[in-house]
Amino acid sequence: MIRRVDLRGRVAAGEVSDLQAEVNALVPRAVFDVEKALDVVRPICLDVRHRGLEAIREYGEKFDHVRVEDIRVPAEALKTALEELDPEVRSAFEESIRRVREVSQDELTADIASEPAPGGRVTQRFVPVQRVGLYVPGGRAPLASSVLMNVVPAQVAGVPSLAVASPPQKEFGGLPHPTVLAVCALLGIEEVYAMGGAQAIAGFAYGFDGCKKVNLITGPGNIYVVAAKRFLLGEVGIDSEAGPTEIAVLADDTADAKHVAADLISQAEHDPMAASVLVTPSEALAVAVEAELPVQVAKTKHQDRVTEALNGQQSAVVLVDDLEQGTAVVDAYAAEHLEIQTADAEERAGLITNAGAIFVGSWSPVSLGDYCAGSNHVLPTAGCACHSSGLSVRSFLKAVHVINYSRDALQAVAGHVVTLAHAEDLPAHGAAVSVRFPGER
Ligand code: HSO
Ligand code: ZN
Repeated sequence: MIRRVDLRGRVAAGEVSDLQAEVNALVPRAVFDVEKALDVVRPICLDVRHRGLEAIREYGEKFDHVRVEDIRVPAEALKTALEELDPEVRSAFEESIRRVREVSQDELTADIASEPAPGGRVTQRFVPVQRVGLYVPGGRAPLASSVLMNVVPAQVAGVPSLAVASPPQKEFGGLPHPTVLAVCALLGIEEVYAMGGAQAIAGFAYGFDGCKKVNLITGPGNIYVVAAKRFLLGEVGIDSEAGPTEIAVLADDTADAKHVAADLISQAEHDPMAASVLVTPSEALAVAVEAELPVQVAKTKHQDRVTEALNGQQSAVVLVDDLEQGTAVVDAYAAEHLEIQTADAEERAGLITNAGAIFVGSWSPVSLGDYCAGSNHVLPTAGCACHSSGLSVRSFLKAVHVINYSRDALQAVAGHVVTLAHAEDLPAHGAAVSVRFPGER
């Protein structure tokens, strides 16, 4: 089922950009054509901009097959959802929230003060974004855990105004999924909207009757949600674009084939376009994992999409010469999730620069990070880990430089400012300094 790519003797470690191109050609991601989706999404966004709430209702009726009059979820529905949440599920969510909150709190940084010259002070202040819209997809499985992965870091960052949107579900009378509502209630979120897709993103970006425009939109979604975020960027801020989920595993012959196979299947469970990639110098492990996959797939609930994901061109067992080459390959691949299951996992993890999150050793599977590690599961996909980070407290903070120079400090550097202003033929810039020191050159 899963295809084999033999890189032994083929890829030289060291040439980073060449290697990225080569790895992307050999193990390409599934086609996720955001540009094409933009054609569908653009008119929807513009319609929401002009017609607001009524347009959101109509697109909900068209795409979610349910017309919702009260897009704003009533407080009563949130309360009921929490009351009806299975106590075991509730306590698991509570533990997950506690861990993400603790990690987020440790991430908060004090203002950073510098004095590059005597009396010349520059302080970097971290200020929360004032209003954030969080998107929670409906889709195949309602990912209620994504609610807390977005909300908790935003709350810890001190965002004063938070709204959540999630698609209306016909079977729940046009409300978002009850577990999504329950987690919102658990987190004290009162502003929840039953809206999904591009219309929800546009609703947040432009605002509509009953919902104020937001400054930033975060959270994963399908291709239309991603396209809408791309279209509306500038009108609002966004987190990174989330495509189909990915797992890469770098393993040697100390890894347990059963564990590796289970982990590859776990992320394939999300989406037929999910990518599951094993990179190993051990032919014995490759053979064992290839044998183990069909055994476990036969027992798993969502066999169809798992099989499609594992059979896809985006999934592969990649054989490499040695761990050094393997490390270069996974680093070039820049997976959303990278597991390292080698004898030297901890040191090897230190060599990686490109990954959304790194899961070290035998006891840190990706599923742990999806729910209960304390880390965030909203992570950059499609190789974006080369330039972007996963969601965290920092995603909800802006750094503002505060400049405060004394008279003497400005006077001491005035000559340089005037010189640079003239060098750029912007003499008025220089004059704004020299006017403060009449009689001096
Ligand atoms: N693995 C997904 C997140 C998730 N898994 C939510 C289960 N629920 C993307 O990182
Ligand atoms: Zn997952």
